[in-house]
Amino acid sequence: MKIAVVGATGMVGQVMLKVLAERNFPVTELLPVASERSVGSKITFNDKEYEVIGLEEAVNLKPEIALFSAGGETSLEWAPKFAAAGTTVIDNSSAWRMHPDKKLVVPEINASEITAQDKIIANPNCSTIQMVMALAPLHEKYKIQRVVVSTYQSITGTGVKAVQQLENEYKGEKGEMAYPYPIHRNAIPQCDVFEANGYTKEEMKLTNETKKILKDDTVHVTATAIRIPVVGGHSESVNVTFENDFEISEVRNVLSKFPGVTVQDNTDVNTYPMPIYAEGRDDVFVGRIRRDLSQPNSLNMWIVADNLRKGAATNAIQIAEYLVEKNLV
Ligand code: 2RA
Repeated sequence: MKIAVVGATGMVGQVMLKVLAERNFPVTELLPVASERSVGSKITFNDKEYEVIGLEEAVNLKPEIALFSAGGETSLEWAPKFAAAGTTVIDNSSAWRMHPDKKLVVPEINASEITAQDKIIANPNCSTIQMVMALAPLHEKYKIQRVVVSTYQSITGTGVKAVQQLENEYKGEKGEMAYPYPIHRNAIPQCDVFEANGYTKEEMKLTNETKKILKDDTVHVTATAIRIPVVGGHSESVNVTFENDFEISEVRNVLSKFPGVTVQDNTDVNTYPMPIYAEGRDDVFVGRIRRDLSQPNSLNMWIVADNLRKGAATNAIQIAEYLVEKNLV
């Protein structure tokens, strides 16, 4: 299968290449695509060297699937062009996620919504993916009324410049700043830009995307997204209120049976999810599951995942695997 990776030289693009190889995705021809300034540079995939090409050249080569992680502007302009050429686009930007005609997919939850007519499929935001992976099975069993989530997000979500800033700060070196203040020894209560309602775009993604993926506008979500000096993944403290009551043992059982979720929850031996152990893995890890003693039908849990893998590259490639499995491409 001819596969384009648009944004192949970026942080998520590089992880997409790694995951495609790890999962032996049936790539017969790879088109690494990037902006004009990267055209001609070389990348390695499956021990073979490829030359990076531009978008115009790539769209004319008509790949069956194009994995996009090149920012919203590129997706808005180029995803329709690839789709018009017959390519199925799986887009990791926010450009198409809330578009009424576009599917927003976490394969374990709603891959069955995808049809052969869907030529642009949106990959949800990383912090949304890991949260809904835990919420979906619980919503089905207990009907969620409200979610209060605080995220503790890896600086890899901001991009290479932020990772470099943190590394420079560790070493006490000056360099280009992704933030106008230190990341090291800090917690920054802002992921993405602020909207008029006082929430950041990141926080509103958690609210809006969750409703769309669960197909239930009665699920109310309020979020606070924090950036912390961690590289392995995003962590989330999630409080959920259900319509129906539950047994904590049953909640653990429901979660542990859901594909792609691993329950790590034994406080007797201090076992719980942490980014340092989630890094490089594709599961969503859930722990600290406990009843909220302050209100009925409510619980707290702690959710951790590698934001570059299940939060981006792996989820997109699982969508591509579904397309192949169901002969939709
Ligand atoms: C972040 N969710 O972590 C976004 C992904 N770029 O900033």
